[in-house]
Amino acid sequence: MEPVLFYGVPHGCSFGSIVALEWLGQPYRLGRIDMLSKPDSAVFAKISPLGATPALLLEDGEPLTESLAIMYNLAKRDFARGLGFSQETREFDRLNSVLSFLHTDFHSAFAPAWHAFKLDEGAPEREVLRATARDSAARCYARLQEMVDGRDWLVGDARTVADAYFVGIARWGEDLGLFDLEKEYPRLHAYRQKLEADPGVIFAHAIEDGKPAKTSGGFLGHVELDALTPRLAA
Ligand SMILES: N[C@@H](CCC(=O)N[C@@H](CS)C(=O)NCC(=O)O)C(=O)O
Repeated sequence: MEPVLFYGVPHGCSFGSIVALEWLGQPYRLGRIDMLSKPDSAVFAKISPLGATPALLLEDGEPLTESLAIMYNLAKRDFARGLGFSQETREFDRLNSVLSFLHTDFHSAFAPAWHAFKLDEGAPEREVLRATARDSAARCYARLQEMVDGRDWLVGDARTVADAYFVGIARWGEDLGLFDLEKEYPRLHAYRQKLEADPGVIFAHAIEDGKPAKTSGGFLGHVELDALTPRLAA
């Protein structure tokens, strides 16, 4: 059976994995996880021991966690699609560098603000956490704006999994009310707008929002966790 990607709502970093699956164009299914009311499910605990999304259930029943591992797994399924590169190449090093930056610096920068988001409005530490996130994320937005200057894509000459991962994280600055990207980082904002117009990105938004979603890839529908029990490797 085709792979199943578990994505998290609201607005998880798993967004990028949905986009990458659409760009890959091969058959896949999705499983929806509400991250605010995590499922009490032995099946999901087996698929994602830390309860995080994304998690990809592979064809043979083995789960693969961690965005970067999932991105590389998807990219290597068809290098002709140009979503990634084989490991001996210089392009692979560049992609690895950008993805690592997006994950360890950019994604992590927002962690204090997500923590603040879950606290009560009046919690005293809220503003300190938000300011900490803003400081770190500002450095990353500035760096990303430099990276896309004069370039069509983050890595190489075509869209890659780095662009897919980027577009899922870059929205957090506005989601959390920390930045006005159009005003503060206009060139990066324009780059993001270009990605937002992509059919795979539009599809991923519709999926997250629970709206009718038109696949331009190989989406075959959602699966329920319990239906996967027979498929999990022993
Ligand atoms: N290291 C993991 C982190 C994934 C992650 O932070 N996922 C968040 C959503 S963006 C999540 O599932 N949070 C809920 C939780 O961990 O309880 C990865 O890169 O895949």
